[in-house]
Amino acid sequence: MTESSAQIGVVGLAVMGSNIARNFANHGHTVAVYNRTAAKTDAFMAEFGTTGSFVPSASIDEFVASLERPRRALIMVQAGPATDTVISQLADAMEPGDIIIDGGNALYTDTIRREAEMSERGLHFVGAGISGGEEGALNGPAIMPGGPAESYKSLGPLLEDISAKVDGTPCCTHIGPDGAGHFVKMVHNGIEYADMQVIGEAYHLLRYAAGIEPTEIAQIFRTWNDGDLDSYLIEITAEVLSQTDAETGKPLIDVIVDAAGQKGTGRWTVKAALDLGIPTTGIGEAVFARALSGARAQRAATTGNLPTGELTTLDALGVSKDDFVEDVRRALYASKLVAYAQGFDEIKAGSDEHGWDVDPRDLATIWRGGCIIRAKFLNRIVDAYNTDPSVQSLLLDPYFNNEVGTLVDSWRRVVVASTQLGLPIPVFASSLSYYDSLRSERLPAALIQGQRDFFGAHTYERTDRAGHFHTLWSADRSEVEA
Ligand code: NBP
Repeated sequence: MTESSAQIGVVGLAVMGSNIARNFANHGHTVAVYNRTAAKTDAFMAEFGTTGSFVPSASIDEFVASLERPRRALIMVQAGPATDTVISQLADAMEPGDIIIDGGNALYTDTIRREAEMSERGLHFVGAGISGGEEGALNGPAIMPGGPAESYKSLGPLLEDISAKVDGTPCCTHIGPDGAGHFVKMVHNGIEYADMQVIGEAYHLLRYAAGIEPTEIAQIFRTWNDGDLDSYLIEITAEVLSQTDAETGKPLIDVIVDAAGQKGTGRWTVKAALDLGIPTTGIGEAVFARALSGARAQRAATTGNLPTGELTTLDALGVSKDDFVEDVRRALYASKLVAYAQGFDEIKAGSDEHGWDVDPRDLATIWRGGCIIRAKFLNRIVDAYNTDPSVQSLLLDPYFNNEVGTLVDSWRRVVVASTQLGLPIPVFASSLSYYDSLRSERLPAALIQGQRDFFGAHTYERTDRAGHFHTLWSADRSEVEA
């Protein structure tokens, strides 16, 4: 192998990095590989060295020297300080015009900082969100690269090559400057949290309200996967629910501890939404639901020890099992629409705040394949933004508006029945409240303004004329213009 022969290099050969390196090689590219612990590079070469064209290196300098110009180095190491260390090592060995890509799950504000630092040194820095997990990394992920548009000219074709394809379209496109790629990846993960939670709530109701066994629920999810809900997450849900535990012979779902883990991207999505003032209630409830599930000591203390009030059953409510299953499907679909609408609202707000000019159609297009939230209905989101790029909410798009019209009665019935049965449905219920808030002519916010004016002279606006007003609450209660 000659010097400077690799089209791309990958730093970090853990699960994600080694699979992405193999993906590049499987597409005919020569790939430089480097890992801090050299034994991992050796192990990688021993296992996969003959499956493609790899150039292993034992040092960063050797790794950089093995790359074609402009050099393209993809970092796939632990997000946080490890990424900063590798960036600094690469930057010291690289030359102006070279491209450093961070493919880890970086916080977008870190990406903004890193891009500015690298830009000062004449280097291109690309924060690329990569979704699809281990399998996607090897066979075709969805890739959301940010950074300078100029770097995409040289980098884009390589990334598009290894990304998933839907109808021949790569699931990769330039998202926008600096932190845009990692920001949209973060919101993607937030939507993923909400999507998983609504599926979880649907399962829980079918199981504990309708009394259906997991294997039968798996079959119901398979049927749902043939319709509007067609998606990767619904598909794998059926797989999980039909799995039997080899040791006990029970459904696997019954031996898995019901405490959901999280690595942080859902939490980041909600924090960013709070800062931007965007009500991503579905994602927020999903993050809190995971937190509550994981509060094991508190749950051990409260389970069975909180008064329930009078609970009922579906039979007592006169609801047939078949009708309930269909209502749950519709409630799931409606709540999912809300979560996506909110996620796209957050992306628009983030893009406006940072001047990224993110096109929501790009996201809906590239999320159709490779990533965890891949779903058929993303095509409808592309159509919605094609119809009206500045639509105030996806729920107003004629197609989705009509869909929600067919779902809302079921949605209300499910929320009412679940409440009467005492079963938790945080995202179903909060999404319906969000929906009812959006369509309400009057909200209790008028009272909140009155209270704020009472205790803090924060003033209020009037419905009948312009200006800001204050009532002299502790004097004669006349109104003055502020
Ligand atoms: P990990 O996140 O487990 O990181 C392990 C890698 O980081 C190893 O190569 C390790 O080298 C390297 N590393 C560490 Br730790 N500290 C380092 C340092 N100071 N200097 C240089 N290298 C260092 O790997 P992963 O699970 O493959 O994930 C890689 C990235 O992809 C992460 O940012 C992660 O968040 C993201 N990710 C994405 C998805 C997805 O679906 N998109 C899934 C999983 C992960 P060593 O071998 O010498 O310890």
